[in-house]
Amino acid sequence: MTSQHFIDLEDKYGAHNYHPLPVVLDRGEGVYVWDVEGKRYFDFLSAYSAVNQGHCHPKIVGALTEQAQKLTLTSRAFYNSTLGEYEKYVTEYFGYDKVLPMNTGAEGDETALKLCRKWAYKVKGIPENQAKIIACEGNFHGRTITIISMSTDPDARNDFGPYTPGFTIIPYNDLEALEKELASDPNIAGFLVEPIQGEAGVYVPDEGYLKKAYELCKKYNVLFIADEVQTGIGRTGKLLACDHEEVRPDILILGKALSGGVYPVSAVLADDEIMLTIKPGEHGSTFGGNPIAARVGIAALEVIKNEKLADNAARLGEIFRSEMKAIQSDMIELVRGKGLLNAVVVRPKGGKTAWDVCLTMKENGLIAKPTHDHIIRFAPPLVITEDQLYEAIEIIKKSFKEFE
Ligand code: IF1
Repeated sequence: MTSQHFIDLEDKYGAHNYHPLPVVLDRGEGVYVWDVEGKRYFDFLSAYSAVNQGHCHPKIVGALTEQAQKLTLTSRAFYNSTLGEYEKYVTEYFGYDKVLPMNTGAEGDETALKLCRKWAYKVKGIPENQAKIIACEGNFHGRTITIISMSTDPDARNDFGPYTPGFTIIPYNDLEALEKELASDPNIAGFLVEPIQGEAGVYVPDEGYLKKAYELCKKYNVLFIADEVQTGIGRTGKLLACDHEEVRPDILILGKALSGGVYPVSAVLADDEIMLTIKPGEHGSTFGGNPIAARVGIAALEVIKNEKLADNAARLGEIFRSEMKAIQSDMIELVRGKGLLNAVVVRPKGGKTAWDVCLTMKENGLIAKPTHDHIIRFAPPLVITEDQLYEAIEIIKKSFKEFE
């Protein structure tokens, strides 16, 4: 079967809610994926930072298959012999009293919003149904109706109304706007923020922004909620992107790499004062915290620690950005990022765009995806070695040269 066969199948039978790069992947190992014709590529998307531990990491896949043959799902109507152990592991790993397990990033964000509102009514004392949550322009937190109610991206939002009320939008990376909003309304319960905005094009805020935003939240008794679904778990060169500024979020949302891309696993972490405001029957999920997710989650986090993947991301990220900045191409407008979460802003040339660059890189053996037409995200699995990185950089250089 050729690639075209599989592309045609998806086109005919699948909803048209994506526009993928025309490559059909069949197999993956570490930093590499292979298409159905057997051609090998460097994966520089890592499933949007879910595959930080590399494709099909044997330790994580081993945990999955072992548990799959023993017990897969009990629901939370009963206890099981894996969840508690996972909860202990993950709370100690990130330093929180409690965890609430979910499956997808969007569910994690929804859970955080619900927790924040509960806390607002039960602890802060905000009058019923008056709680407000601040989010940022250019945010991406998922695809549910409530989450897209906060979105400022017309594609994500338009024609999906009516929207969920209770959100205020301020510019990202703008402390003045944040303080103005916090001071203007006693009913503000939380501030939801991505430490680096992913979908916006790997937009890194000014140094000190997170720290000062956190302090402002403390000043006004507002919860600082960090969406680290994409930035967390080693990607930016620390365990969490908030660690770069020694900020400990009141509510922490994790997803993606929490399973190494092996299984949908997300989690919300908080201390008792917040987490225990939700009582039995008030929130949950059929699959959240299931035995496979629990085993996979522990294995995925062990790999991050044992293989020192955050350190590798920090070191190789520096090399990557300096090599990108050294490329002589008038198509490269800007290089930015942290650790191995990077973006190159592309200036169109002779009708050629970031999409064309990605097609050329694909031909040359490296896959990455453009965002917003003019930005290419470069985020390889964190298991990439220095030699592999230099090999990949040569492919990127060669590809840009083809447009000279
Ligand atoms: C798609 C973007 C990345 C996220 C943050 C929550 C979620 C995401 C910070 C929701 C998800 C995704 C989803 C994916 C594309 C991708 C993406 F370009 F859309 F913005 F990574 F940059 N918080 N990000 O980045 O997690 O419910 O999907 O598990 O195809 O929509 P989810």
